[in-house]
Amino acid sequence: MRILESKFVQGFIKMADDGYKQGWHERNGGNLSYRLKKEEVEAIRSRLNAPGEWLPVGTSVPELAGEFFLVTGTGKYFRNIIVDPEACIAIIEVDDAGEKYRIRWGLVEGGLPTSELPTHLMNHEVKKRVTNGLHRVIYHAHTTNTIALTFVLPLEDEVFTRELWEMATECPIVFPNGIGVIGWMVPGGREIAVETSRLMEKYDVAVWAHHGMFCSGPDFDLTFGLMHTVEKSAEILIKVLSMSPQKLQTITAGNFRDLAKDFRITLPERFLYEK
Ligand code: 2HA
Ligand code: ZN
Repeated sequence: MRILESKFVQGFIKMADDGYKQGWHERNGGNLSYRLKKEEVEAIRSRLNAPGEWLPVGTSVPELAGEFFLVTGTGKYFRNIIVDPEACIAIIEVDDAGEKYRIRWGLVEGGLPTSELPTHLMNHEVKKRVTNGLHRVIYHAHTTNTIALTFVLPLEDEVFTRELWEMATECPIVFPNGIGVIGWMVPGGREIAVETSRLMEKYDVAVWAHHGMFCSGPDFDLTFGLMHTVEKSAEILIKVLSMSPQKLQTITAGNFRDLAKDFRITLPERFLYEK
């Protein structure tokens, strides 16, 4: 099968375009990565390019040794992915030590994988371990409303989780484990990758203050849906705060406990603090 026609490549392209249409990917903003299944690698192996040179990942991901990833390219625009995917995205292979990678397909006009490759791969490494291999997608976007909130809410996991849960009844069902937040850091390197992957031990959502959001999930629909739900909730919160600094009524801690019981989910009590 031609690589471009594979289901996982088509799903990746659609998700990138969905994100662009949401307005989350100005210029070259955002990045996306997908960890290929063994059978997907075998189905395309004969069509991969001859291995090129090994390049440093910029961090160490030993639990991803030998894995293949589909990733967006650094400097590439999400709005162009649907038009010319082979120029904008790449399949990379990680070496046996988890220290280096090489490009095996794509980026036909040259270029390198996303500048956030250390964060993507460190997140994948954590999620592969804590979900027993279930999670395969890591998505970073410049989600307008969530970014705006990082200027007015305390940068605390408990506050972001509780405030966003309150804005839509589905939220605690979609992200029952909550949301992690980190203060402003220089993007693109190992340090922010370490901090983000630490949050990914507990959460599927990590907010980078004044920058954007990372989401993790098992497939394209669930990961996009998670980002979309969090961002929509942030939009509602901004509308509410724009009308009035105080809510007249809301979903209470007691309501959340009732919801948890009926929907058979566990909502950690640390998010249900008294206000
Ligand atoms: O430009 O979003 O965080 C890509 C990015 C870097
Ligand atoms: Zn970014």
